[in-house]
Amino acid sequence: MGKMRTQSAPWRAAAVLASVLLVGGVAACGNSDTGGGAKDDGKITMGFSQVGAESGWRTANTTSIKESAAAAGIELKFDDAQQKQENQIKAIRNYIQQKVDVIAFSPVVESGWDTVLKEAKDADIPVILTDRSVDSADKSLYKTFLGSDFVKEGRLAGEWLVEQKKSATGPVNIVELQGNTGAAPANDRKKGFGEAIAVNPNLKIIASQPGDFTRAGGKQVMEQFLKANKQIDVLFAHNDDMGLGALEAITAAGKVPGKDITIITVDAVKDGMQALADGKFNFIAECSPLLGPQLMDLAKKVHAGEEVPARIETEETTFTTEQAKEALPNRKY
Ligand code: GYE
Repeated sequence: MGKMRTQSAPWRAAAVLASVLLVGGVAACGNSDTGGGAKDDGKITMGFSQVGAESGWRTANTTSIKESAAAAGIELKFDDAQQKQENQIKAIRNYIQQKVDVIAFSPVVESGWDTVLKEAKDADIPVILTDRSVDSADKSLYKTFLGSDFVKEGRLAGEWLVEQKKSATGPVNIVELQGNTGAAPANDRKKGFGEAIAVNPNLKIIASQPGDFTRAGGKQVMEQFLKANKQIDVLFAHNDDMGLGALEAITAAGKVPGKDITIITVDAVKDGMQALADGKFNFIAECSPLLGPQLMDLAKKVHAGEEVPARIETEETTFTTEQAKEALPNRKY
């Protein structure tokens, strides 16, 4: 500062002009770095590929994403892949062609994404994984993964069961309704649950099949389980919807859900929480679908070239019947 005061007026003017040019130059650089976006109207365009509309969780997740995009002033291009990986790949390729600023998606299965993710990277379009992850070895193919710890959800479900059945003297027969084959939440919830119940050899999974995260799938597979197995003590369903479908099969088979068969699920959407409050379900490990606000925040950051954490975990809890009764009046989804 001292030096500046000794400068003559023309020199000061030149210095000011130089700094204006410098700032202008930096700003121009910043503007051109829009992550592959063609338009430069300052508005962020996000291409989002959703898994489908298979469950109450998914519907709540879609609503959260659409509402948060509108609130954040982000232009959202949305595609429902109807639970098909090929549809997701097609949607992502479309977004690349349209030169969106950010691509976000919830991968229906874990494997098989490297090629299309590489295409997005080559086009300089940042990708954010939300809800479910991919098994790609090259972590530079996406910026971050925002979602739940599915292994933990399975483990919490299993630990609750271990506690409930700690004084069981004979075998406890468990059937498991898995999510869609190859999906991260199906693989991980199975793993976490299996590891947790392994401490008690009385706890045995006697049947385990995919019910695709849908009510119809849950009902149909539970009917088969009930036909094939005389004694079923516990049902672990990887989401509420399959558990709700299974209720119909259990009732039709003349059994009382929540009493004759202990039912544990994951998600804690409203209908699941109602079943838990009514004593038809016995325990739910929560999985929050409200990922929209954090996703939009991340999109703004990666678009601005800011560093973001490689993994952002959703905060969750668990519910018993008593806790469900308390939480239900304020449950938004
Ligand atoms: O648990 C299930 C949905 O990926 C976490 O997908 C999500 C799962 C959720 O269909 O209900």
